[in-house]
Amino acid sequence: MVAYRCSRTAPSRGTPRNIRAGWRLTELSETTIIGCTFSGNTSVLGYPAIANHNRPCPTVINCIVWGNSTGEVGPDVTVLFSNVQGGYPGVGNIDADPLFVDPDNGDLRLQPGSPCIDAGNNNAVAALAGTDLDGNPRFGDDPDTEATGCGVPVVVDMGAYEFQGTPGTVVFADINGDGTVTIADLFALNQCMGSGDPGCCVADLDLDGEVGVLDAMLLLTNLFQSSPAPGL
Ligand SMILES: [Ca+2]
Ligand SMILES: [Ca+2]
Ligand SMILES: [Ca+2]
Repeated sequence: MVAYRCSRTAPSRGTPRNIRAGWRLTELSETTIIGCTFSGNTSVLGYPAIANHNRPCPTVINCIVWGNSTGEVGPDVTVLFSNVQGGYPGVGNIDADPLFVDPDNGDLRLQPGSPCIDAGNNNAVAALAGTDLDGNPRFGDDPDTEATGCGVPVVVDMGAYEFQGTPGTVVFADINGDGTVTIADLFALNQCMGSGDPGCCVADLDLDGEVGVLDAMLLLTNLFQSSPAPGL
């Protein structure tokens, strides 16, 4: 299962009725949670917002998990390019106030200056394309924010809402950012094989933490693509 651009927040934060855990992974064999925001959740059983109950390898990427009263992310979850309160191990993760617009009233959009802006990983969403939870373009560049995530030429934000700056287009596997997937991208990917250069994250298409043959195969299946996937 892939959960994309979702927002999980309790409807009445801080009240005794607010008992729902954010997401308890119990029944699905493999789960990927992409571009979601979890905030204001509580569990009477004490589960964190994202709890893994014996699932093989749930992955959380480009997400914000912040301000949940019974914890944020439990053990045995792979977390990448996400903002988790209290921190969580994983490439691209941060622990910094996401600067939600009005979390007490359920507005989990990002204020200017949020550390989540331009801090996600494009490869997690480029093949999904589409829009953010507001129906706005998923890829926007905030000219006032130095991109700290992974991607060219615009970098996706963490969370369900994209801070709307200058809209851009991202084509999956277009590693050099010229708008089309060509042999030049395959050459760039090949140069990244075995490299520890952080800039090579754009070539890790399958998000397994390294640039290898599987990434090259993914690129080849997208050869000559020049437009993003249609919106979801
Ligand atoms: Ca962005
Ligand atoms: Ca290209
Ligand atoms: Ca890879």
